[in-house]
Amino acid sequence: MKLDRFIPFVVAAAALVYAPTLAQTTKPGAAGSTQKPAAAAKGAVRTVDIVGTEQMKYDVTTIAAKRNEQLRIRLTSKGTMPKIAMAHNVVVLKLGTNQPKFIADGAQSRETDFIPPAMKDQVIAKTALAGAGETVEVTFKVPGAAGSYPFVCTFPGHFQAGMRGTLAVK
Ligand SMILES: [Cu+2]
Repeated sequence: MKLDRFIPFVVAAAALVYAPTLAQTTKPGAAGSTQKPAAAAKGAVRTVDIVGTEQMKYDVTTIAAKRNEQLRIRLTSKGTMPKIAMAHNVVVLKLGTNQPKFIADGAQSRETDFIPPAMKDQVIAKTALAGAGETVEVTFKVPGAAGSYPFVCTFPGHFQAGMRGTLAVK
């Protein structure tokens, strides 16, 4: 009985011990060097966490950002309703996008996460849809032009209920 549990443990431990060696042999150029994680490099990604609720609201409605910075928007949906009935995303749109049209046309298009195919060129960044308990994220480069860029939830009815915000780029 005990041995049955012990053997997988040994195999897992051996994998942990040998994994760094394997990684080095597959990257000969890195051998002997002390590389820092990419996240520590210049231009690191900044993360903004947002919660979407069953009241069809974001808990963050204004994101202040710097021009051209790398930004990760991470959205978590809270609630208990099934995803088919309640899900959220974050879709950042270009300045001047006709938001009501974008939302109305998108509502016909569940297969594209309610983003209207004919207006997809208006999208700067978008997450997937997150059902209750799920977290989705998108990493993108903030536009180089200052302005108040809208972000919206495209799930039908949510924009109208106030599920929208502003990416304020300075
Ligand atoms: Cu929503």
